[in-house]
Amino acid sequence: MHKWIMFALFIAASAAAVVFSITMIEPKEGAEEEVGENELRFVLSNFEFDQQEYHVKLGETMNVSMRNKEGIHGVAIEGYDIDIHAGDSVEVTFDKPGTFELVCSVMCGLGHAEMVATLVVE
Ligand SMILES: [Cu+2]
Repeated sequence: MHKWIMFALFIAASAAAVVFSITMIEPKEGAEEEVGENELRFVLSNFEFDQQEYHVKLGETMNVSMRNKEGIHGVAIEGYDIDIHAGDSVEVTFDKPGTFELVCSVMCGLGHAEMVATLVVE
């Protein structure tokens, strides 16, 4: 009889431990990635950039990259002759001031043409 009680307690404790550990696991997906100080990262989904306007300082050298949060896209910076895709990381010195158009460079679907944002170099 005593053994059965111990067994039941053991099972209950194990179940509680499993439930506890599941709730403690942080969701990996959608977790914000750390972006370094000299990094300019565009995060794209269907069919938008994560920001409408990105700012960089004139003369600053940045590692420029992009991530696809949803769908497959690319980022072209008009006026800077840059076209990057997921996994690319290019070092760019923003030596031309102004407002530049960012466009999606991969034909990604119906909302493709609306995938625009601006980059302000100042
Ligand atoms: Cu596109």
